[in-house]
Amino acid sequence: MRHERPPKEFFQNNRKKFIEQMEKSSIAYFYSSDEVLRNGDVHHEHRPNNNLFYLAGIEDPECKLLLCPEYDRFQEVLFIPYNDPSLAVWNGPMITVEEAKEISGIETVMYTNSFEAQFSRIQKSVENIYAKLDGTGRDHAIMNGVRFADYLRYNFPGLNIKKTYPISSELRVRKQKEELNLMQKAIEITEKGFRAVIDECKGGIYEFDLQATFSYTFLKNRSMRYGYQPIIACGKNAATLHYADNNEQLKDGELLLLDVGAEYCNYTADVTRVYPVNGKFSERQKLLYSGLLEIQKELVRSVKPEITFKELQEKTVDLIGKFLLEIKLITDVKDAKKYYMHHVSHFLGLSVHDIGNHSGPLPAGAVITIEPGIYIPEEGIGLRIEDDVLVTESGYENLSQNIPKEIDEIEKLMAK
Ligand SMILES: [Mn+2]
Repeated sequence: MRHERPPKEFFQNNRKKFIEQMEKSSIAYFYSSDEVLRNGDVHHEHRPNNNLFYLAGIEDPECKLLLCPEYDRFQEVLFIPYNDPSLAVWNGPMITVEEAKEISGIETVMYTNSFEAQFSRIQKSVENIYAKLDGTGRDHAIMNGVRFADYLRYNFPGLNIKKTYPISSELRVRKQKEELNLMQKAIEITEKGFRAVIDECKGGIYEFDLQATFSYTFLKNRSMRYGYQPIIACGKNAATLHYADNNEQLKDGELLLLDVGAEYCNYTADVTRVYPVNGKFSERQKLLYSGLLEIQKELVRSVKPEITFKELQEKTVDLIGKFLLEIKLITDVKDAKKYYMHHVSHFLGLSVHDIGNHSGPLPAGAVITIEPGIYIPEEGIGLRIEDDVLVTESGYENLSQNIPKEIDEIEKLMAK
């Protein structure tokens, strides 16, 4: 195994907590996505489903989980695809019943071809089913969800459908010690990537050369994949917020923006740094960068339980507005949004934009990003500094603070 999963007790406990929040006379249904054809007979890489991982530790495609606490024969059942021995030589070993039991701690594991027979029996005992059936249509896991929605509509129109989101987001937003260990590991791997990139960075190489350095470092350190498309953006490219072409040549004198996070055991880091290509900030770059760095550090220090995303955003707009006024980029503080147009923070975890209550007060245990930015396309400059911050009982802990962001440290490291 490339990464260490938490022990089965972690997943058992998560299921227990989910069941505690379910209404009486309910079952809950979770599933991983289908395998998706890319071209010919080649599949897209399978990314595990977050809820199925969180509740059962299962990372395989085309699996299903039913929580049925009031059913008399069993209270939870996991379905895995039938492991056809004649296909094993082509596809490699698939998850077995024994492995699924060991990973998840679920006693009852069946093959997916028996799902419908089991489901029609189990649903007789309840009025409600929790399931994720909605989606944007861009989520291919939803094909499974759409099929299941049709299946329910034609066969069991009497079942009330309830969303899993309110319960799963309430549980997943508060990170447990096992999850924080995995997130810290993802951040440590990400740090190794940033440090390797600092060593490689120079004018004349290409953005994708540095992506190769990240990829190599992440793989060597047991990360399965990036948590999102890495942004490696030199000069004016950094002022395009979701630039991900990573195709251009680095030029001496320009700034390089790196927004990259390794995923480890399905948990992701999300870190942004800005480094001067030639290892030294110009006076103008230093002025802008140090101003943003002070703002970012002040925002990190303001993280504490009960603060809201709205308050963090207002504070960011206020601080950036004052700074831009001070350096005469704007003449009215209200024009800050001309140079800063995104949100300062989001939840982080199994997804880079993780689930949680975005309008309420932040609970202790949440991990959020703090990522103010200043983008000045007319100067060919895009700046963003992003750390991953844990909300603690007493305030905050910056989980990514070891990834260099101080001017002295950056220039010293890049001078070598
Ligand atoms: Mn982010």
